[in-house]
Amino acid sequence: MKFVDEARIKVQGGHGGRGSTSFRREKFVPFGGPDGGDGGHGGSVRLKAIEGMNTLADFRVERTFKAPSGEPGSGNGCTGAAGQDLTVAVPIGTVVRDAETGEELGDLTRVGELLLVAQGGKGGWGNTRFKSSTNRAPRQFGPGLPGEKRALELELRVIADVGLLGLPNAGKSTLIRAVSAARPKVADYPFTTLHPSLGVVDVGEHRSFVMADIPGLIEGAAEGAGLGIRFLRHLQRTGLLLHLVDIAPPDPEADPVRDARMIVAELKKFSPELARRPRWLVINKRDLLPAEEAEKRSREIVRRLRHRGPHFLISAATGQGTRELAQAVMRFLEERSAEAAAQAKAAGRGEASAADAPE
Ligand SMILES: Nc1nc2c(ncn2[C@@H]2O[C@H](COP(=O)(O)OP(=O)(O)OP(=O)(O)O)[C@@H](O)[C@H]2O)c(=O)[nH]1
Ligand SMILES: [Mg+2]
Repeated sequence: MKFVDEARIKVQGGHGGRGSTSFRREKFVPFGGPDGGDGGHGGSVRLKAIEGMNTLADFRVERTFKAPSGEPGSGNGCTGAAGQDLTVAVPIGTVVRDAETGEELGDLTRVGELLLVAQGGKGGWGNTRFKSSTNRAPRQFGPGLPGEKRALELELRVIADVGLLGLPNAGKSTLIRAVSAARPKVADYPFTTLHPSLGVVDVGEHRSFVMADIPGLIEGAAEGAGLGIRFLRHLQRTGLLLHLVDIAPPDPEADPVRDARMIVAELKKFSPELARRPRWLVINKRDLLPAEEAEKRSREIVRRLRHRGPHFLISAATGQGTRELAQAVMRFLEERSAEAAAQAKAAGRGEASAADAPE
């Protein structure tokens, strides 16, 4: 199935029910007063993030989700039944925008999170409500208000701690298979991976992180070459990028350093902010060369790229070096979250002391 990570839908809250115009009709009560009840509220439309949905394919065809209307009010002061709310399931990581204004309405990142996207209309007043000292037999009623109507843009951005980046065939999917239970397809032709997949990397003692495998990038991707760069959006929620470089590409003309620079250039075109995130160099397929030769080439690649962050020399196929890589990633993420927690605490203290300070 084609991977869908953008979709448009329409949502509409239910119409409020009409208020009732009714008068008491009872034996021995000649002029019964008004007793028309209010209309019920229309149902609202809500989006709900659920597990196990990992594309927006259900919304490939633009559809309208409409909540039911409220029932009209009736005599004897009876309020009409409210329309039921309509809940539409979306994948975790769905960003929701108003298609007309572009305003972000919400970002559903947690299981079960709900977002109200179209409020149901209020029910109209029954004639009882219009009773006054001058009008004791009102015939007016409220018509019930229409439900809110909106066009929405949905965008899926998967939620992962670490993202993989690299040319097609660099070995991204092989790496995620080596360190997690995820089983994306691996093959010796470019663009094997057509959509992102996630793997949970367990590093023992209840410590784990989520890695995102995405399609490969090629030169001109920003202009649409290969699979383009749209799927780089799935790296936007990650705190660390692993840039995979094939140490011994089969094409004798290929230069891993030139290719690595090209990847970073494409990344910048997509998002300069993303290009500034921590990015580690992971030189893969070391098993293709004798150990010494691999180490020498790896040093040269790091030097020529003037790469200052951490780098690793691994073989995703044999697993050599992958455990160390996973451990280092885990430590990095833990340190970062400890720092973030400390900063949040310090900020909290700052606010508290400012509030406590005498005027
Ligand atoms: N010898 C060797 N081959 C590897 C290694 N890692 C990956 N390969 C091979 O390289 C080819 C491409 O691997 P993939 O994991 O599919 O590469 P990818 O980066 O996911 O490629 P795309 O999904 O097309 O972007 C496959 O034939 C793998 O078996 C490695 O460490 N050593
Ligand atoms: Mg792949």
